[in-house]
Amino acid sequence: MPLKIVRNDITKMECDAIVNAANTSLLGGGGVDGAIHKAAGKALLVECKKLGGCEVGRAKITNAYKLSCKHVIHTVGPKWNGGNCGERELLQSCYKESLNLALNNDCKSVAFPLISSGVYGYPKDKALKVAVDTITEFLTEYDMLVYIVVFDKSAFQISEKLFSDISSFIDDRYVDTHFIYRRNRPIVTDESDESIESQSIDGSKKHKTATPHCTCASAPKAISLEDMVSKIDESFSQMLLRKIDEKGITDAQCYKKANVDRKLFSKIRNDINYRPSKTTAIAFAIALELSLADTKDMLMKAGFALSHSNKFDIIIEYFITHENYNIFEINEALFAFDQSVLG
Ligand code: AR6
Repeated sequence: MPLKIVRNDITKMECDAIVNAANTSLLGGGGVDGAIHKAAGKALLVECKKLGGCEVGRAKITNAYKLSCKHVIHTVGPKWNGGNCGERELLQSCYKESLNLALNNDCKSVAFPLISSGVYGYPKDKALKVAVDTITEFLTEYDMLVYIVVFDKSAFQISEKLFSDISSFIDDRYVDTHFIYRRNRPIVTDESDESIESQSIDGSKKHKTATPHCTCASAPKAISLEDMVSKIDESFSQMLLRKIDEKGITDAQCYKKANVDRKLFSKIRNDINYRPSKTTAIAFAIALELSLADTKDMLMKAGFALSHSNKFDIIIEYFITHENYNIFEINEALFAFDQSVLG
C-alpha cells in the first residue's frame, strides 16, 4: 500500500528515510525535531550545522546516524497564521520537496510526521488533508511507500458531524443485529412445517415458506460433485478485471485509487484464484465505486462478507451507501473508530 497512516513514534519507523519537522536554523528544537536529534545522537547536529539552515517550505537531507533509517530529511513547515498567509502552499511544498529528495536518494520508503501541526499551530485536520492530498498526487507518478505517522489520536479529528453520523449508523445496525439475535434464536423446526416466522432486519415479521420435501418423479437429478466443480463461478480476480473494464479505467488508475501497490495488483491479475485480504478486496470495491450489492458480491468471491456484527464492516457500509468513495476519508473514519485501515 503506497500511503499508510500509522500511529507511532517516528523515530521507531523502519524505512529508508524519516522526515523531520525542523526550524529554519536546522539546529534542533522541541517536538519531533527534539525526538529525532535525541535518537540520532550528536553527530546529526554536527552535520546539520554544516547545512547553513533551511527556508520555510524547503528541505535538506542528512545521514540518520543511530536511527534505524538511512536518511533524515529536514523540512521547515509554515507557522499557522490564520490560513490566509500562504500556509497551505508552503506546507505542500514541504511534502513535495521532501518526497523529491527521497526519490533522488533512492529511498523506497519514507515516513512523515504531520508537519507544522505541533508548535507551529497548523490545525491537525487541515494539516492531515494537505499531507494526504500532496502525497497522493506524488504517488500517482512515482512508486514509493509513504507513511504519515501520527503521534496522537487527536490528529484524526474527523468532523463531529461525520463522527456522529457514523456512530448512529453503527448503533442502528448493532441494535438490529443484537435484537434479532435475542428475539430470534435459532428455532428448531419440524421439517414438515409449512412456514417459519422470522424477524427481519427492520423488526417486522416476515413469513417465509419452507421448502417442502419434494417427492415427485420429475425432481431434478442430483448434480454430481464433478459437475458442480466444473460450473465454478467467476473468481475475485476475474470480477475485478471485468469491473475495471466496465468502468473504463486503466489497471494503474484502479490500484492507485485503491492505494494498493503495483506488485500486489500484478499478483492478483496473474493468478485467477488469488485470495486477497478482506481490506484489499474492500479497497478495490471502493476504488471501483461499486454499489453495496456488488461490493458484497466481490467480497464473497474472496471468501468474505460484510456483517453488522463489527464496526469495521458497518463503517464501510456507511460510506458505500452514502456514495463516498474517498479511501482516505474512509481510512480517517476507520482510524477514528480504532479499526484497521484499508489497503
Ligand atoms: N513521532 C511522530 N510525531 C510526533 C512526534 C514523534 N516522536 N513528536 C511529536 N510529533 P512539532 P511543528 C507530532 O511541534 O509544528 C520544533 O521545536 C506532533 O504531535 O514537532 O512543525 C522545531 O524545531 C505534531 O502533530 O513540529 C520547530 O521549531 C507533529 O509531530 C517547531 O517545533 C509536528 O509537531 C516545528 O513545529
